[in-house]
Amino acid sequence: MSQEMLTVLETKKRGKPALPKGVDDDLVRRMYRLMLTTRLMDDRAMRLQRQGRIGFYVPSIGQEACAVGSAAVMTDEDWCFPSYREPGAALTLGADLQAIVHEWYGNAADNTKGRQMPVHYSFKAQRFVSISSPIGTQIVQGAGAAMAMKIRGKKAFSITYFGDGATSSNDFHTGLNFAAVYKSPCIFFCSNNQWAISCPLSQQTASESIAVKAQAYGMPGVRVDGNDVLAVYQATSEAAERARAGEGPTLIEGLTFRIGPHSSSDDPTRYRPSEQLEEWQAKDPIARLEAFMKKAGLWEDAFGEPLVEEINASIAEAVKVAEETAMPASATLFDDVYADLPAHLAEQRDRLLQQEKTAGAAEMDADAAFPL
Ligand SMILES: Cc1ncc(C[n+]2csc(CCOP(=O)(O)OP(=O)(O)O)c2C)c(N)n1
Ligand SMILES: [Mg+2]
Repeated sequence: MSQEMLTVLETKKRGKPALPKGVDDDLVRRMYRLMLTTRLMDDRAMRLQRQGRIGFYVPSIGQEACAVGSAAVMTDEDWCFPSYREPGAALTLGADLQAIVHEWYGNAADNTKGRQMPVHYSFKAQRFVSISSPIGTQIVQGAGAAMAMKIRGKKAFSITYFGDGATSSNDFHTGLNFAAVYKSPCIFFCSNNQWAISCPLSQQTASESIAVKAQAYGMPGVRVDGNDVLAVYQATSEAAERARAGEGPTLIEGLTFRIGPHSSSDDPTRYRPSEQLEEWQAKDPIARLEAFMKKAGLWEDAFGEPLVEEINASIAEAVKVAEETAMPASATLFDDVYADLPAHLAEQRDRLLQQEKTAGAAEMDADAAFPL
């Protein structure tokens, strides 16, 4: 069962292809735009990193359909527990492009006040929970938050995103076991991009698939073509219906591929066969949606170059604004933990401010500090 793979985009049927339940023409166009925006943001951010203008970046090139197709199912009652490869989900939930770019810079306008690594977003209004770097930790958070919604009698669910590598974490076991036993209304979305940095899927698990692991926990496991945004939407929508109906969690495996490096610090040509990359480049999720839209009569000329130019211009403007924004004031380091700052921290803060005053800007250079 778990080995079957749900696909929608390429259909052998003649005539205008049918859309999954809940998807209309406007949503298809919106998802196209969101996937393209995610791709263009990645492209720009990687260049900014190479130019030394931001410290670090994690691209999600090739995986846009997993993030956008699944997040498009969420309403403003549902909660998102992402990994670092879901900026597409943030955009889909309505996160502001400017807020995303401020986060890359960790400046004074950044929601996380420069305390997180780039791409470790947090968007409170979108219920997009702060990204945790340690792999898998969000899985138990997502299961628990969904349980809280259930106890409060809400018909809402959480989606927790993670990679194939995270399925080897303790938290994967803890979260899935808990959620299945207590019928927590959550969706576990594994973007199986077939690599965990340099560790291939064959060394990650001896299971036939990721989806099959759901059986052991007592929940449905669904394998979906992760480069097919409509199939991802359909699988997630069915899982959401189950969650809302009190039937508990679902594990979704979106089979996809990480086209770019793991991060701006990685060189995949040192460990990954080029044939595998070429095979998956041919399955580009954005190109496949474009082909479908043409077949379905949903494509307009304005979706081509003019849309790319429009999105690139808004990214360029956001970069300009972010670069003109000051870095967070050092004293903000001491905010947000204690209602009343304890005496020993107040002393450290005062010492820092004093040191800043006497040392001058050169010795306090923030650019020198980034370790990655
Ligand atoms: C507990 C823990 N161990 C190791 C790391 C270092 N690390 C960061 S990303 C990563 C690979 C994760 O792979 P996967 O879950 O497949 O996600 P992907 O990066 O492919 O999206 C590792 C090992 C970490 N962040 N946390
Ligand atoms: Mg992976």
